[in-house]
Amino acid sequence: SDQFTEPGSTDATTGSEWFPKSIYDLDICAKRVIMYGVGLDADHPSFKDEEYRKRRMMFADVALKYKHGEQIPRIEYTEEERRTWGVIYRKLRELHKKHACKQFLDNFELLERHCGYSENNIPQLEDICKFLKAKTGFRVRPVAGYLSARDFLAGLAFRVFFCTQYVRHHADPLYTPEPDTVHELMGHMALFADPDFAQFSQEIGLASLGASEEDLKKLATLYFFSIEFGLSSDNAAVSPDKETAGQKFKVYGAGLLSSAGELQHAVEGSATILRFDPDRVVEQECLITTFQIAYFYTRNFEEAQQKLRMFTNNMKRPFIVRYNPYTESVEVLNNP
Ligand code: HBI
Ligand code: FE
Repeated sequence: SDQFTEPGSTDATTGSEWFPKSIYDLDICAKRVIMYGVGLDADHPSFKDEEYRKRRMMFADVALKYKHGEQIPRIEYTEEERRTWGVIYRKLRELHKKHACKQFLDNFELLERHCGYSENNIPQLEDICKFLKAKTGFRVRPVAGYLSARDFLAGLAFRVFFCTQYVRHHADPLYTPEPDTVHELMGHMALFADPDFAQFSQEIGLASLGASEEDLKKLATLYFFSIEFGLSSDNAAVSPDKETAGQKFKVYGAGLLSSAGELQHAVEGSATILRFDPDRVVEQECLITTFQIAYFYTRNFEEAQQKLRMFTNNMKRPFIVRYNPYTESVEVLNNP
């Protein structure tokens, strides 16, 4: 059956390139890591320190051996890694309390209570995975590094987040040129416990399956300016905090909530902040090693969802995909 076509072949039903149809197919996506992801800073110490590279090989090994359904191996983090985590944790938690949206803060507290989050401990993916599964059905699975936007977004279609497990190089705790576990755990995890946010994320993923190159790039950009750099205007100006009362925006994007520098730039400075209108957002360039030129806001996740839907409804695919939560697979139907 074409449910089981292999990557590299053209799918009989869809006429497009292979894409995952079952949550088990994500084992294939997870293996296609792009080392030194495009646009990253190859002069960074993390690419040159021999010992660090060796440690990274160990993490890559864990991620590449992992198969859907297995327990995620627990990592014994080094003293140095825990020090890096602690520095960022203290700094970011203060800023979160001022600038993060309520859903993020409430769920972050649950992570502290149930998943071993603290400034002295790097949480384990297996514990977070169990927690998210119970909250929204989201899961995490380890990944060795940067994936193509297509492979990365495909995970979201199955409520799976590809999650790095290694820690950035200690030379510069507050900066990393590539995603690391500090970014994932401090920035992303809390909101995957929110039902509206989880639904929004999955819908970007579903729209990406078998999408044209052009549409895929647009979806990656929408992901970037919402899930990574999004702001919300709900509850913002009514903040009880003296210092932030009157500020117009709360933050939900993980790229901001995991970066002290850019978070302050975005909401305490005079950054350009525009309404999240997908037709406008897709025109914006995604910057990797510098601050963004503009940020985008919606009132809340429901509004982001509505706008995303209106946009993806106009994308053309010769087939329809429908997620079946019982089988954790997508059904592909010809679109007559
Ligand atoms: N891969 N592992 C990993 N983590 C990311 O955050 C990530 C990625 N690949 C692509 C990507 N992000 C961006 O292109 C998003 O805009 C989709
Ligand atoms: Fe991210």
